[in-house]
Amino acid sequence: MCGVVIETRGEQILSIKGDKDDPHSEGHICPKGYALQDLHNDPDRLRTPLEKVNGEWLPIDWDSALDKVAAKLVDIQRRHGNDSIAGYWGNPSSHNLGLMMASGTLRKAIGTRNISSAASLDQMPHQLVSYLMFGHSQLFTIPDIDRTQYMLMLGANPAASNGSLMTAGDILKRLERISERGGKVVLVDPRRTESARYVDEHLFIRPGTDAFFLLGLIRHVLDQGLVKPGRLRDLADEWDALAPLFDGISLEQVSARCGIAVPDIKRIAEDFANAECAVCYGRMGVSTQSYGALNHWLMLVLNILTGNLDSPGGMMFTTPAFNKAQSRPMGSFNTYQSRVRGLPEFDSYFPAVTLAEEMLTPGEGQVRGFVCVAGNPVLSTPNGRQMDEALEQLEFMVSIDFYLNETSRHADIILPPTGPLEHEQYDIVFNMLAVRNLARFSDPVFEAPEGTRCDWDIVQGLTARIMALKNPDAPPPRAMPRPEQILDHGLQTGPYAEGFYEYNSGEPVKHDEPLSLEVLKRYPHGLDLGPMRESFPGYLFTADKKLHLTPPELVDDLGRALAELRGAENGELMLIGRRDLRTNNSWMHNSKRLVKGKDRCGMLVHPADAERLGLADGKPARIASRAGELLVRVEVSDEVMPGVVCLPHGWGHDREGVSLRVAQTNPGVNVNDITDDQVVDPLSGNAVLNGIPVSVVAA
Ligand SMILES: Nc1nc2c(c(=O)[nH]1)N[C@H]1C(S)=C(S)[C@@H](COP(=O)(O)OP(=O)(O)OC[C@H]3O[C@@H](n4cnc5c(=O)[nH]c(N)nc54)[C@H](O)[C@@H]3O)O[C@H]1N2
Ligand SMILES: Nc1nc2c(c(=O)[nH]1)N[C@H]1C(S)=C(S)[C@@H](COP(=O)(O)OP(=O)(O)OC[C@H]3O[C@@H](n4cnc5c(=O)[nH]c(N)nc54)[C@H](O)[C@@H]3O)O[C@H]1N2
Ligand SMILES: [Mo]
Repeated sequence: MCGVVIETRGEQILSIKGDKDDPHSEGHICPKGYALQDLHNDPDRLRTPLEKVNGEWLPIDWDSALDKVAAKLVDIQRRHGNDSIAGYWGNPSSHNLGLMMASGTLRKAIGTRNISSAASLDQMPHQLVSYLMFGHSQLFTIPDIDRTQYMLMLGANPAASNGSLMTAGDILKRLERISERGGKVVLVDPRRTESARYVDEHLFIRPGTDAFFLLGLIRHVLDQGLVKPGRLRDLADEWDALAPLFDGISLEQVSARCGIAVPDIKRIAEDFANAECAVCYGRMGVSTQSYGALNHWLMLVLNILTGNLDSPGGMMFTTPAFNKAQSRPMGSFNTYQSRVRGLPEFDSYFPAVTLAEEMLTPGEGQVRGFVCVAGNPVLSTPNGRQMDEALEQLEFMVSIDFYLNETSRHADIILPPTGPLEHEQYDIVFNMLAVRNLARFSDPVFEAPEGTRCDWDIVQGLTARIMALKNPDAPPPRAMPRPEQILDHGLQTGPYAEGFYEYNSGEPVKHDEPLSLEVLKRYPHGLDLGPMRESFPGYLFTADKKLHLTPPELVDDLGRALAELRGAENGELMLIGRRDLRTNNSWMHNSKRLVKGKDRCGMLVHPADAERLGLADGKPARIASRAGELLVRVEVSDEVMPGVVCLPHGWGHDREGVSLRVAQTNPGVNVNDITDDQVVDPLSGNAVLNGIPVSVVAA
């Protein structure tokens, strides 16, 4: 989403720079932007399909590869039913226009219930809350950081992540501007992260206890009579039912749980409620824990009670130029359950933690074939060793991926798409998640080399073949429009169809013509369509068009938290994760530029714990959970709080059969070999990747 200028000569990249003329990112770029050239030039990046024949990878032509994949999938489904094929859509699917637009039809053609995506390792609890409260699973609340005067940030590290569900060019400058205009930013995280340098105050919190902290804040806001919902009062239902839910919560109990002192809880609650405008925002750290969904509801309750939802400087919604999703109600929850563990469906997806067990558990409906699209579940889902085992014993697997990595090595056929500089791009998802309304179209930098195919063509080719096999008598389907045509149609029928205001130079300039792809292309540096706007009641998609304050599922789950609040303490060591500016989940470690320098896989441990456990800086230790154990290098640091250890994810490239020459020289360890597929947010089924009980001994 940051504008980049790529200078080329022929097939060569001469330089990559931040685009100073991009009205949003204003020249900002992160190391991954520069590393696009390594990705483009990487000799390990696959360009032709591969087939595993007697354990050996051989090139195969596109048509034979696609024919074989379709035939295999359909054959398995004929013998074992539709659900015997599983699919997984990884994170880059949301970053890729062609994949975004082609995926739905492939899913429909396969017709299985066993579909998962990276969302349930990430923000699914956020979406579930949107579904339960606004009646729409694709409505994301985005903090209006350019106008807020008080930001309470839980479990997010924008200095590493660049801002998540808060897409912004140069997020750190925007954070600093809050203090510059007299506002305040408070960060709550079990680690004093890189982001702590950019905020006014950092507080440690015990992993997995944010729900209690939020309950404390809400309790104090209610006690002090600081409730001022403003126009939300008329938009929401059940006001009278809300406050009593928080009866009988003592701040002392809350504080004992979360480790934040009572006076701090009171002060933050008062400052938040009294600020001219304020926003409580939480990300991975609060989403991927056992109270993931509850946290997102409680954060919204705090925002709502203080009048900070759908209001400038609070939590808001975007009005994306391509806005297919947000024009009608959307979503479903728990209308059916997974076969083995009975976890709920959300939006017709099962949580990713169901994948391995559905493959490994025999019986009617067992998964025997797998389609993996732009994902690396061996490194990204909990219990990676089990995932290895599950994939290895399948009857058939295909990966749509340009690397032979920890996951695709299990495939029978790999279908590699063109790289990011070889196809067009429009960020459908990330424009929806941005802190302003933005649109930008990028032409491919390079023409796709002869004999290569983009994701769109691969997925379309596969879909057409599956449909033809399943319905041999049906007339051949009409040719699908290209991604550009779908995009153009979406823009012309979207919220700017009657014209738009352009903010590229800061001040709004009115344009009466409808926004179309042709118009957008006149803004190669991107088009700023202005700040987020008030969107209620338009964005209330519930049957009664009300904001649902007390969804029964969340009220039930509150009971779970209240029971724990009053229960006994446990003194276990808790594992949390971290990201690094020079990583991108599991797959950019084959760039020397990004992985050079010191090893980034050390396990952070507090000096007091190190002493207690006999751990020495730089020395090896064994960390174990129910799922497995790892040998790690100890890094003693008071950056983490006592009782907490911290490891990054996305590493562990030493598995056999991987073809990533740079990554293999510095493989790191896969933290997901010790995260636990059996520990989930019981309400949503989302993975728990933070706050995992572990034991550590010197090795
Ligand atoms: N312990 C722990 N685990 C985590 C997390 C954590 O914080 N801690 N974070 C979680 C989160 S938030 C996420 S989003 C997931 C990500 O999990 P995944 O989506 O499963 O994994 P990625 O590492 O993003 O892998 C992306 C794969 O797509 C390929 N790829 C890249 N670009 C393209 C493309 O344009 N087309 C195609 N076809 N393939 C492409 C890459 O080669 C790579 O194999 O990991 C999750 N796992
Ligand atoms: N450089 C880089 N950027 C990325 C990615 C990457 O891999 N590398 N991945 C991208 C993706 S897919 C995503 S989803 C985003 C994620 O973006 P963020 O959520 O902003 O990034 P994380 O680093 O996962 O931050 C989570 C924070 O939660 C803290 N935490 C852990 N447990 C708890 C807890 O119980 N309570 C609280 N309050 N905090 C806790 C962790 O210490 C960590 O600092 O980043 C995106 N950007
Ligand atoms: Mo993510």
